[in-house]
Amino acid sequence: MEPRRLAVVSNRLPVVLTRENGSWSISPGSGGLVTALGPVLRDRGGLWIGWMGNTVEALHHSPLPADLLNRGAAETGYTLKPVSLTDEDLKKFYYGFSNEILWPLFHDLPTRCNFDPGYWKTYREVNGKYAQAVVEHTDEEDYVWIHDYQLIMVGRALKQLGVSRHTGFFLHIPFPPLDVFLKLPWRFEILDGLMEYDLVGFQTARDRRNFLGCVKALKPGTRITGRGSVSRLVTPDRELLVGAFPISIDFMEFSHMASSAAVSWQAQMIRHKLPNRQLILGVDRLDYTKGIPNKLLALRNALERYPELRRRITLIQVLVPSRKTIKEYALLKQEIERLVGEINGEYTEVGWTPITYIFRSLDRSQLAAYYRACDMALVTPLKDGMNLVAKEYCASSTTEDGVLILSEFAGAAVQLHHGALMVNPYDVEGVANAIHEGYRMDLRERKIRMKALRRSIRKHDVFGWVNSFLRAGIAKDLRSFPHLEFFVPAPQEAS
Ligand code: GDG
Repeated sequence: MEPRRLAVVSNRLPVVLTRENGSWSISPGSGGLVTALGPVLRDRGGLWIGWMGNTVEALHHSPLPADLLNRGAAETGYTLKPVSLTDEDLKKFYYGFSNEILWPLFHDLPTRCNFDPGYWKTYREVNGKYAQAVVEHTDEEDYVWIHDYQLIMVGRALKQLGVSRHTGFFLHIPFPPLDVFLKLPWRFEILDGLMEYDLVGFQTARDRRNFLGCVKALKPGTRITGRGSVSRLVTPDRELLVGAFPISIDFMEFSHMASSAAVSWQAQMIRHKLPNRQLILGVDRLDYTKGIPNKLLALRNALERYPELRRRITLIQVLVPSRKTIKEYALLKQEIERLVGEINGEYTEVGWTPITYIFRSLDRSQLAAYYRACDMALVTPLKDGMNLVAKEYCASSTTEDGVLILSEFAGAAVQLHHGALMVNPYDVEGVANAIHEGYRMDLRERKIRMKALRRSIRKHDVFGWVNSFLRAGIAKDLRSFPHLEFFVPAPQEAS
């Protein structure tokens, strides 16, 4: 197959539409998927299908100007095709099935699940809406790459519409082991849905193994062959490939940004304002999988058990607002802020506060400045598909002397465990010890470790990730979708 265009389908389009003083504006979105796929699609004339972040009801009162998405497309070099969702869709498909069921279950946290039977119907219907958009905007020559847990049933919906497309699916979050997956009331449907794609990609070999374990147990007629990182599954009515493709970042982009004059200056300013100490950075979306309370307890433990750290370290914790309307997330925010308050209350002295807490999204150059300014990064998720923050921190450590403290339960641990200080995020004393060890680590060891980390991330960057997926899916790589010198976006229908 010689694919004509790459069509990416994800829950959200990679842009944020905001309305201020009566007029709409468009800006780049943030988050793992956007960071990874933005540079890959840029100027290749493909398309991105997704929800634009505002429901039908919201847009009814203030409609979008017809050319707004075209303006975004002209900047990014790919076409944006919106999917319309209602308030009810959003409630049951996104907040409900995706984030109260699949998200906690796939992160091994079944007790956080709300298996409300009402969510499933809407999840399938909304996946049908995305499938409909795929039918409208692509043809059989395109390669359709569907992303993440919100859209597992799109392949099945395409089949029900009688439409044939070359499809790949990539799961950005972990895939759970059999005993956890079995708890899902729709386990057969979800497994069947995944097996509808031509290629299914996971972040790590462990996720792939977990998936194959579920297939063996729940679909006993399936033959599994192949040894390397990609297996072939043969069922009585179809064949598919299943592989592990660890996602990464645009290493050179982060490295260049971090060494630019503007970011170097901002980093110096941060250091100047927090002098005579080592800075430790935490950057997390507000989410219970990111292990933020555990991290704060570990910091408290370190300050308690290692008094020499007092006045000598500051944790800069950036917390990015997320899933604002879910009650659990609001409670988590309260818990984090209570802990920050308690720890600062206990240990602050004149001229020194142990935690600098930032609750907002930063722009990319500010984020790079924090990466560059901090002597250590503390990345301690309880479970994470990959964790790009860990990789971005290393790519931005252009002086090669940063220390990465990393959770064993991040997908990134497979690749980074040689250079990072590895921790079990549930082990408060263990994380505290790692903070102390990082603080005392001499420059020589810091450099050896960080050089190895940077080498590995440079070698396995986001372009390598896409190429390995495309090679497995269609025996092609990004060169089949060459850079365009001029990109003219397709006309946008008003929606
Ligand atoms: C999911 C999986 C997997 C963060 N703060 C700001 C900001 N960010 C960007 C970071 C990074 C991204 O958001 C976060 O990516 P993570 O990988 O850490 O986490 P998730 O958002 O949960 O992503 C995860 C990922 O998908 C990719 O497959 O690694 O396991 O859960 O890129 O830079 N960006 C900006 N301002 C911020 O304040 N601009």
